[in-house]
Amino acid sequence: MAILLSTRAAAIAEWEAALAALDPSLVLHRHPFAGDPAEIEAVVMWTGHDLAELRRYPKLKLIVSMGAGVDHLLAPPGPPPGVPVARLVDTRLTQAMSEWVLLNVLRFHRQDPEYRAQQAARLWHELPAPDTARRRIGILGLGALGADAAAKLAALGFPVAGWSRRPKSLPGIACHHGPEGFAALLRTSDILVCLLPLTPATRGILDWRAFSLLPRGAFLLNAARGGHVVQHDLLAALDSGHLAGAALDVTEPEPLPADSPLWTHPRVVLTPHAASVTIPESVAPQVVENIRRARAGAPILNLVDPVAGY
Ligand code: NDP
Ligand code: OXD
Repeated sequence: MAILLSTRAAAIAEWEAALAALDPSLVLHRHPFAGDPAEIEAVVMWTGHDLAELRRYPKLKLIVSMGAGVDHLLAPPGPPPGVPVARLVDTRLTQAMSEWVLLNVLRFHRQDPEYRAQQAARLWHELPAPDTARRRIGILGLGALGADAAAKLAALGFPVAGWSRRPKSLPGIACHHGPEGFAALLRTSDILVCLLPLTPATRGILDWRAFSLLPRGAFLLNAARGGHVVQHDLLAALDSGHLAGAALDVTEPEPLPADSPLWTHPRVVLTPHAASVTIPESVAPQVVENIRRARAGAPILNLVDPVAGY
């Protein structure tokens, strides 16, 4: 029985080495696979793989996302019915995301865009001192990534609130949930951080209605998925000054087209979906363990709920 790996050519050798180092008995194949489809028992994959192709494998027992997000795996036609999907939850993935969030919260909180503009103009001018205790941070999504970023921001002294689908209690974080908690969170967010999964319920959630609920002069950080943001509405909110800035790690589509106004927008900071990159060596233990569990018919770790969409 064999495992099929499907990702960018530049990353595949690292995945092979990480999995083989943990379990040399694993038979690993690269996509596209020309052998007997009945050999494949698990597919470990990232974006760009035709999901209909997964139906070729009659003995498929497990699909593993090479990232924390699974929107690429649940989009129509979705995974073959009855095959469990696992995602990644990993300390290095979480640490890197929190670093990206802290970097960009502090960038806006400490007026870095203004100071860079002043430097370009050779202007030596002190701006009013920012007050951490009064800069309210709102985090959409209090899962593996959102909860860690929330705790780290709270430890720095920011008042932090968050929003999840189900009720939640996290020390030192004002927790909101459900559709009714959304507006309450936005109204009190000077910096809004999106760390939601992309699902039918969250696609386009950051539109003009959401932006208009934010206090004037608020900032947006999005490291979740480009599909959360209605780009036209974001540009309008930035151009009107209602939003003072945005840090975007994700866009729709990716890569961001060369003619997108986001590239040169003076209030936008871009990174190329690099906030938190999966390190195969770090996640290999959970992938190998899940392959073992799938073979044994045991419960899968970090199992995705296909109905909730994450
Ligand atoms: P989790 O599944 O651990 O957390 C998701 C959170 O979102 C949960 O708190 C969940 O609520 C909440 N949520 C989901 N749907 C809704 C909804 N309809 N209304 C309110 N809250 C909702 O995911 P992770 O924290 O691990 O990852 C989040 C996303 O970050 C990924 O899906 C991926 O898209 C993105 N990502 C981006 C990376 C990058 O480099 N840019 C890297 C890694 C991930 P509840 O707690 O009630 O379930
Ligand atoms: C992920 C990502 O979902 O890299 O892990 O976006």
